[in-house]
Amino acid sequence: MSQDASPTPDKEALLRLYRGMLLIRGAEEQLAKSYAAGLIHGACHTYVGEEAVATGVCAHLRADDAVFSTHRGHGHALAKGVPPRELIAELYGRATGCSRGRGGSMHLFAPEVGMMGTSGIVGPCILQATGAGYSFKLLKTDRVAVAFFGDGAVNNGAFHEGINLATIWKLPVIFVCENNLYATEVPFAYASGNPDVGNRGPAYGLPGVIVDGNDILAVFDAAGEAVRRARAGEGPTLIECKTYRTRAHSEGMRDTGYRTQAEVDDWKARDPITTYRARLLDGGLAAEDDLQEIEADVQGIVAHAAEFAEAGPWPDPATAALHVYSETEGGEAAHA
Ligand SMILES: Cc1ncc(C[n+]2csc(CCOP(=O)(O)OP(=O)(O)O)c2C)c(N)n1
Ligand SMILES: [Mg+2]
Repeated sequence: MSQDASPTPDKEALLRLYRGMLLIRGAEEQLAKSYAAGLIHGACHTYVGEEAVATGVCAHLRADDAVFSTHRGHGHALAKGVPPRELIAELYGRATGCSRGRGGSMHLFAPEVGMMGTSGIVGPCILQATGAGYSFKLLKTDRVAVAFFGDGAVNNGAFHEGINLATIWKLPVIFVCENNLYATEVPFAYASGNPDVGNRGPAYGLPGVIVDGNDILAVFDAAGEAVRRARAGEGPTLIECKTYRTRAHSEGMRDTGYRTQAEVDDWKARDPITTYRARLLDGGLAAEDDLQEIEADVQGIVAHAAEFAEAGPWPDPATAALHVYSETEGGEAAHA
């Protein structure tokens, strides 16, 4: 999805945000079921509970802007425009997946829409986005790069190096920290001497913003200003989104012993989708019919995407060496 930055979204834009979050939720719930049914090969970290972040940020991006993501990247991929059926097919290992079935959840690539990759390595996406921002600046474009990363990445050296470099060179980068309070089972309160990430910004010399990451409009506003700044050559912004994952760290993992059910329930009550839905209705910003139409549509898209994925062919073993190096027109690896 893509739209112009606007501090006061009109009804159409408000509904697009609702639709964007619902699509991620629907796809993730489908993937959780598929994982339990043994259809997914490799790990599957869902984004349930955090949908407002990817949706609110990517709403400001164009296809030629670049997103660098994490192990929890399905939402980023969908929000950046990867078709749901290509996401699900990728996790199913099919040739019809966005990475031709070779990558799975943590290697989602779709450069044609600016999805420059999810990665299982915690931290480097910060440096990759900085590098992309550097190239966008050298090429004298107004393109922007976004790094999504968790609280688990912010005490990694990549955070310090990337943010400092982007700041001194005024690079068009938006650093989005999804602080969901845990890195696997390690509480951020234990791992960091400072409970906030956004307030590190001024120490590095760039704006640092802290927003309620479950409030799509708060994320949308903060990201809109960050993207505007970046496109105008004013440099990077650090945005910390306080949020929470309501499913286990990864599908199939235990989800007890490190957090309480009361805490999970508390955050479920602050679900980004249900709270936004109520806000749209209570504020007279949308009608029940508008929302139900979107809900039915998204449900259909996800169901078809899952069917498409399951019906897809496995990659042909004869092509195993392809897509490793850049390829010539004849399909041969240029550096084989
Ligand atoms: C460099 C590196 N160190 C450790 C790991 C193991 N690991 C996988 S996920 C994860 C937690 C990441 O937490 P966070 O960045 O907060 O993201 P979240 O899972 O909460 O979305 C860790 C430590 C890794 N993948 N890469
Ligand atoms: Mg985390």
